[in-house]
Amino acid sequence: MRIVVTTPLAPFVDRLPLPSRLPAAEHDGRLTVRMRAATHQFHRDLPSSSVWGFEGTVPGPTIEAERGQPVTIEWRNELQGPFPVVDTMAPRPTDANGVPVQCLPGLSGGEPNRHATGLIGNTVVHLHGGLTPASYDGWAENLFAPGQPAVFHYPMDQRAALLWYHDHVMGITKLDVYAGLAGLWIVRDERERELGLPEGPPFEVPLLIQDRNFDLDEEGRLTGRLVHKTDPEVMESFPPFTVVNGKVWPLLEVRPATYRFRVLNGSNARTYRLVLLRDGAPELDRITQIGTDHGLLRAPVPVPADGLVLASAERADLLVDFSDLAPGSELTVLNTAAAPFDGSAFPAADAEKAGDLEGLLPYPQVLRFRVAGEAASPRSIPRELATDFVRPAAEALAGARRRAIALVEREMDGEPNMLTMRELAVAADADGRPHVSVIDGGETTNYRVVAAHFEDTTTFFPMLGEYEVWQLINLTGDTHPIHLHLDPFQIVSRRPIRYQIPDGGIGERDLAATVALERDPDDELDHAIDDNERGLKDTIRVNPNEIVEIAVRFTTYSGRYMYHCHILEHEDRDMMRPFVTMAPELMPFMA
Ligand SMILES: [Cu+2]
Repeated sequence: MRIVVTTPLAPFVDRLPLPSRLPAAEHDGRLTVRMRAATHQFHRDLPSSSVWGFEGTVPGPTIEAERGQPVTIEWRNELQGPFPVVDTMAPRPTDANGVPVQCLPGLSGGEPNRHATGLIGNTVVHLHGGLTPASYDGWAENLFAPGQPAVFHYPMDQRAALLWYHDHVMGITKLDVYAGLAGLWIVRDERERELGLPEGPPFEVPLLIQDRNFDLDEEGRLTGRLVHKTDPEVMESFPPFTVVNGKVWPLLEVRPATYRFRVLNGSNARTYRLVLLRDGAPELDRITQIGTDHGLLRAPVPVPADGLVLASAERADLLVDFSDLAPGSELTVLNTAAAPFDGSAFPAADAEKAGDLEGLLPYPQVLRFRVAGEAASPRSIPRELATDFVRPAAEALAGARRRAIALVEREMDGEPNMLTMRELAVAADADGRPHVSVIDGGETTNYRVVAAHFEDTTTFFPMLGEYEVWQLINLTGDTHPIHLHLDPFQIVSRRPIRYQIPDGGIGERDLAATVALERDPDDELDHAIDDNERGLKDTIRVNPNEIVEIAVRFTTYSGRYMYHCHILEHEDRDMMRPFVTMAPELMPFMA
């Protein structure tokens, strides 16, 4: 039986809002940004929502910085309760009609989480993608209560890229970001100007994509109250309404010209696979991707044939050509990724049929473009983009320190599952304790878990200036976007694995598993590296049945940083670990 839910909101009636711009250079590099409780209207037909936002807006202002020109920000916490979001876990995963409750507005019988109601606005700001000294990186436990000042210094000694700033408080990042505490941050540099890329309005347009849900009143009408809802089977929140720059399913009028879209997935958990359609048919060849998380790729690439995949916190810098289109032409962006995302393919040609209640995707709509106005002079796309990075040479990686991390989901009785990053160390001998055996051809390596929870002892001490290879081994059924703070990295390999975990193999801290570097016969994923992933990344998708190797070199700042899954419900449920970057001359003193 195919159940259809009709949309309670009209799509493509609100104009796409453009976040206000805050160029640091116009303020001598010194900015004050206030965090405030405010109201925001997510759709023409919705009442106002209470939010917490930077400068009281959703999204916050887009901060623009120039490479090499430091920015100092006083993050002024003026937040006050009550906390604007109702957090709830519905008692059942589906309603009386069999519709998954996450596809529906309202609390679906859930009780408001009283601990969330009691939040008073402790916060800490992280600049995602920032090459930032540890003191200003936004350590999740170093909080600022309302009224306590925080002055953070951002050197901006990094390449041009789309970054974003957001709250990062231990345990409640999912709620604070959902409440509205996020904004974009663009770093610009001379290389981009040499290439003549669009900068600023009207042809450069930021797109911050999120998903939100709202409460219902007694008559079943939508109120504006934000609802963060999970259910007994899905511990992440996958709200039904897609919001771009703070509006549900907005419309952007474009001229017949080439536009540059700076796209960020700022959702808590949802992965998008974006397809551009005209008259129901995909027109992905209008899109050229020129940049990723940390800025320009080496050369422009088409987006993947199924569409542009962006997991939480991933970014894409896109040129989209509307120049041949007559006024009145309409193009629609749809999302074809079911949730929770597991890497499964979905053909772009079927995008109009992507709606899928079981896949927690009741409305695939994202955004519509309507062509209007005068043509602009055509823009050619440079064939060479970045020249400042190469793939790390095999010799550089041959002697590199290797670190292995298993991504593990632990089933819990009567509470949401626990997700952890199990840091592994080579075990001299398998002395009968639970261990992880990794079989690569004829070679077997045994590992033991040396850290599992955020508060466990730090085991990663990378040395500044030296390449490291981190292996991310996914032993769960979902794709996890893994984010490292500080320097960017490059993907080295993505390979299929086949694994077995014996009954009871996932303990509180121990882990028993056998992992073979070979394809499982039932595995349908291609485990390919997309062309758009061959740039400088700070967030990488690790799909089920997969091991991903990344090469990272920390360059500039010593100190305590974090790496974590960027599904915020995972990060808040322990899928986060510290690492400490070390200055080499201190190593002799670290015996
Ligand atoms: Cu995760």
